Amino acid sequence: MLLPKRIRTCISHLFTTTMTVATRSIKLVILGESNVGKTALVENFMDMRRDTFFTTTVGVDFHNKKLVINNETVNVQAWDTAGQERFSALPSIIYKKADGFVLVYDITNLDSYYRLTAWIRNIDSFYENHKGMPIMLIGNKNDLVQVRAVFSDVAQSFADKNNMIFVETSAIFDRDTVHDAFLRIVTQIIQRRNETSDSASNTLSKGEKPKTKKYYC
Ligand SMILES: Nc1nc2c(ncn2[C@@H]2O[C@H](COP(=O)(O)OP(=O)(O)OP(=O)(O)O)[C@@H](O)[C@H]2O)c(=O)[nH]1
Ligand SMILES: [Mg+2]
Repeated sequence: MLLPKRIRTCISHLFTTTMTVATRSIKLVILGESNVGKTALVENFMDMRRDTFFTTTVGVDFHNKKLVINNETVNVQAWDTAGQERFSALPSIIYKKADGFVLVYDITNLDSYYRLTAWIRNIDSFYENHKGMPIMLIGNKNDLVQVRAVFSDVAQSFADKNNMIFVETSAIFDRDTVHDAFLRIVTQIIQRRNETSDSASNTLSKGEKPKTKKYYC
């Protein structure tokens, strides 16, 4: 049975609309001293099999992963930076237009923890007081608890003071915690984006009339 033309047009319109919904893209920057396990974390999250040893990152590596969050496809672009370059040497393009940051230290290396303040200062130079910027602090290598140098409660209160999510994990041995952690920061980024766009669309400048959109089939 042939449907009336109006209904056929309507169905085709709805189909086209659904097909053109854009995938959101998220830029997540991974920062921290050399050797703390940034690449190992990203590769775990990306489900990349790496049976050989890790080589130090030079400059920055990019990896993409699609996630479905609340029925929406999100493309997460992870910028895996080189710790060796040190904070002053990383080009500003790495920080610009970031949606969130993952700060990594090694729980067996006190110096990598102390240097976090310098990394935060660097984020602050692009995003004033990192206000509202989603940041996650990862204490990595917690499979090596017998040689722990940074206590969890100390790192937790540092994270609380700086409004950061805090997670301890092992990039090599704990796939679930690594995946949950990345999902948490991505979800926070999406929530923040939704809130920002909601408040922007709810704010009318003086004399501005509310815009209404009508959709017809
Ligand atoms: N035991 C243990 N070793 C780890 C863990 N994560 C990383 N490593 C090891 O730590 C070393 C450095 O890991 P990378 O991921 O290359 O460190 P990175 O932070 O990317 O270092 P740069 O690229 O130089 O900045 C490698 O030998 C890894 O195998 C972990 O969770 N536990
Ligand atoms: Mg690396």
